Amino acid sequence: MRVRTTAALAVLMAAALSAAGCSNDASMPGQGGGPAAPAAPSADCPLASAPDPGNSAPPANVPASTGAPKLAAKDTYRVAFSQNASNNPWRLAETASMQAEAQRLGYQLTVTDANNEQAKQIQDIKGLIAQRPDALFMAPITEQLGNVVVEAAHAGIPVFLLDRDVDTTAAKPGEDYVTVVVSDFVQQGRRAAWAMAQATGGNATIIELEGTTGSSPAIDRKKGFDESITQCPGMRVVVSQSADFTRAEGQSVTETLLQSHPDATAIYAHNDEMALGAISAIRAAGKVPGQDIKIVSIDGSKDALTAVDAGELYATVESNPRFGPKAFETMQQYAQQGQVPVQLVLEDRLFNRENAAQNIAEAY
Ligand code: GYE
Repeated sequence: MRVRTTAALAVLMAAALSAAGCSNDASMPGQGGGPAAPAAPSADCPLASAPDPGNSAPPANVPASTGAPKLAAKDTYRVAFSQNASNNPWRLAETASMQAEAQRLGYQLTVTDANNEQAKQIQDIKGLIAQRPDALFMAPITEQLGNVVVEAAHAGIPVFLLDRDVDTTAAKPGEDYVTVVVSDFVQQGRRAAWAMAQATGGNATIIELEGTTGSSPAIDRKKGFDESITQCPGMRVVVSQSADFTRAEGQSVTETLLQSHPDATAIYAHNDEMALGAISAIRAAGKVPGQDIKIVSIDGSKDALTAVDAGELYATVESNPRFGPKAFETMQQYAQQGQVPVQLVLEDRLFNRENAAQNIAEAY
């Protein structure tokens, strides 16, 4: 209760300060400089005066992967990574992180790129299975890749899922694959909703840009956000459409949706790239991003942090792409101990006006 009250006061004070500040204050949003300040919280929106929900508690009682193909402990390994796309900085950072860690360890790593196509990723994985790597890392494009995971398991290859999940009724955790290393996407959606409530005070007519249809981050980021905003009667998603996690589609879909929903005051994008495309579309429509339309997204890329610092993007919830160290450490642990938990959940930060600038240099 105490924390809540303090946070509410801080928000009120920040709002009062920015309202009192003169109109040429460089930190005011939408005036060509300075990150965006929170809006005054509406009384009927508890989310607008609540503290940042933060990360979820680590999942309890996660079973161990006892039934998956084993991995012999060796000095060096020949491994493979099926990447689903290379069309955004997040994907490039993930691949680079895998390559850097493999190189550091002296492991041989083969990477395939599915060009954001499910059929290609299935073919890529079949090709990798035929090469019989010691272990197979996979960033599945959608949850529908369970069958090919099972194929790898039947070939005796331990599979480690990275950054996205598959449908667990098709591929059993700890049997058909060893483990999945992921962020809590539902919680990311909840934090994005919280940030949106800060940005808008709890009154927002929202366009939602969804990620790749059928991918676990698109499904769960939608769930967390949509459920959270039901706390606030003034926050409403008026249209929700996929822009496939890309900047180009983020722009084109936003252009169309701004025409059909000229009353929109906010955009929630499931990743930064779509938000950056949306910012271009907002400008092209003669509106001011960050002022006429508040935007919140997820990932924490360099361009997004720069947009937060410029006051165009209100906040971005981190989804860390640097999987290399965790991926290989988990693989080694599996080789040595014969089992690891079937799910490993990462912790994420939230970037907003308070910390964006200082994190730009190290962002991807
Ligand atoms: O947010 C997005 C990427 O699966 C967590 O996929 C990942 C998401 C990330 O293309 O930018």
